Amino acid sequence: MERTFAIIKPDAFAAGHAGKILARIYAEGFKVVGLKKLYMSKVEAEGFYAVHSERPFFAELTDFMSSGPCIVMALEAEGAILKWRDLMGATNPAEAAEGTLRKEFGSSIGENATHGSDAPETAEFELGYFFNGLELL
Ligand code: DGI
Repeated sequence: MERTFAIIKPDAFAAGHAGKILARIYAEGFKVVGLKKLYMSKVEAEGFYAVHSERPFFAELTDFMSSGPCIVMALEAEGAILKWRDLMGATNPAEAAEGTLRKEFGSSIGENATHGSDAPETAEFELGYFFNGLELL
């Protein structure tokens, strides 16, 4: 079993889509081993996305991620990292396949409803950034 880190981003949470996204997560066979609602500070968002700090959209991205509450999750499944990336769809909702979460709930490349780790090392860092071991059951 593999674990990945996922976020229901502030746009999707504010629009009331968290319940529908969670229903899809369970329907697709993920086990939710950790879940909490939090309101990221700008500094916490900058630390989380440090790998993107040189990108031109970094300020916009971290402003958005600290603009309202979100839900952070640890998801477990066989091949969880790729499975969750497949369910999310392409970064840009306009390019995401039908039936993916970003197609259904995202509105722009910046406000794209969900986040998911892109590799095992990233998942390890991201899970550890928001959860301690006792919270993952
Ligand atoms: O792993 P992803 O989330 O699919 O995509 P990524 O790692 O390339 O980028 C991380 C996040 O940064 C992405 O979910 C949304 C944001 N982002 C990426 N490209 C752009 C962007 N935001 C803006 N405003 N403009 C971009 O071109």
